[in-house]
Amino acid sequence: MHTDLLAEFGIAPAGPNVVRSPIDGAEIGRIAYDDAAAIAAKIAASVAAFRQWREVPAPKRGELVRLFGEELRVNKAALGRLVTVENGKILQEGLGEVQEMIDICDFAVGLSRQLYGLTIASERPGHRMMETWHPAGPVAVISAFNFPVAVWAWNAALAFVCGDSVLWKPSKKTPLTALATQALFARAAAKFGEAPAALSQIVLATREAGDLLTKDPRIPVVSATGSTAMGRVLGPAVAARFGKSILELGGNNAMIVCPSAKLDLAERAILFAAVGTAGQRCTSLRRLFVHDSIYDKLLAALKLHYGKLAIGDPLAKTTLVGPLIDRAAFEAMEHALAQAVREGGKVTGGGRVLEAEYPGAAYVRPAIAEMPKQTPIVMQETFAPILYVMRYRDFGEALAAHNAAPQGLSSCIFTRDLQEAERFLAAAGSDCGIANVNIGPSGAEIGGAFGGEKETGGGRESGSDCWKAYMRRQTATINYSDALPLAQGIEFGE
Ligand code: UN1
Repeated sequence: MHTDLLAEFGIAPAGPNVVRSPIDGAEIGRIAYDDAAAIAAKIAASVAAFRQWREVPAPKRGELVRLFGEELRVNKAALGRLVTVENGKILQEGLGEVQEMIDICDFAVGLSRQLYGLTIASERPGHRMMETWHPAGPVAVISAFNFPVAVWAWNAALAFVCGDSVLWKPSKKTPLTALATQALFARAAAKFGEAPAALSQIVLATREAGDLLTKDPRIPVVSATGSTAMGRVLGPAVAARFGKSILELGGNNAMIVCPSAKLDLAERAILFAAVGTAGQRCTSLRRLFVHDSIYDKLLAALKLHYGKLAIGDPLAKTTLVGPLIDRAAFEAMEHALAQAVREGGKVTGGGRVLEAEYPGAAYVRPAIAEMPKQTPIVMQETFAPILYVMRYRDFGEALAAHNAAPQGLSSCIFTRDLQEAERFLAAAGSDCGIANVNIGPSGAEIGGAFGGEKETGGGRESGSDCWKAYMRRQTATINYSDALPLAQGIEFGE
């Protein structure tokens, strides 16, 4: 069923470690992990590549990213399919993920002519001040299984135009999409002609070996996506050597549905955000606050939709919910639902389906858990399609409950009341990195900065001015006078 997936990319990875598809548990490839010596060699090669690449003019660096974007366009169907086979997200979303890569390449190409610094008025006569953005160095990108290639692309496309080399440690669960992406990058690099060989490298490593990347002072920037638990270890390790980390950790994203909301839109947004990607996005909708006056109506409609969800093979056109990544994810979902019940929740849905057809996979029915309030389980991120629903009466209370979660990635409100919408977006409103009005919390465009506050880690990736994180800022003051006036009017000697 999954044969020849890698042949299209001209790769045939080998090794002792089996990679399986979450669709049916079938083997789809084998890989070998890098040992410490191999990782050390890759870091050294990355440093050498950086030294070469930083001298290439930025618009020329953009040309390489343009060529890479072209490869992605030509191979969108093949890579999108591989994402689906290795990660289990439905094909529409697999293709969407590749589109996200194409989009960030386009963004980065334009950016390659816009790495602007400021000029600043000097307080001294005959002086000029300016700032210049210089390439930072090798960038380590540690990516998660749920967006196996797009999140790397957010980082890498920017890093390449910024003059950095990239070391990519993909998730252990999704190494093949990384190798395929690297093969496409190599094609672009061959067309470009002058890119250093080690500009983009993959490090296949366990978490322990991955520590070599986080601890190495030659890597000034480490961008990591994953759990809050992972970030708690990685962040301090990078900070201990004064490196910069860009952390994109757990989310516990919410929606407030107000009395004036257009309910049919809210329902569609809820479905995409709560059951799409089988609830395995950082931005998935996990908490739903519904005004008392529309609660029963909305819940009845949601339960109807949930009852009709097409769950199954993510390659099939009609499927909306593919498998969870593995059995452990299923078990985490079961535990969370059991805890929700213990905490007074009423659960509809949940449980394993298609067990006979796919004994080696973990297909589940998405669950709705109606909770009396935000109990401890609601405050946790469980990477599965569980939607905790709570009733509210007062908008201020809903907002406070919304912000009470320890994570702060994405948030949204459905309302046609201007005051509610503006309060949600104001300083005392949503405390998340992303706040949407009449749009669900997931599926952000690449043009904005992506990331969040609190336990989400504070990092920002992708659009806006996120490129600055991949460069070092240098302030330069130039004296073109014949005197040496000191700042702050200090007289020294003379
Ligand atoms: C993630 O889940 O780590 O906004 C990234 C979204 C996607 C990216 C999600 N564009 O849902």
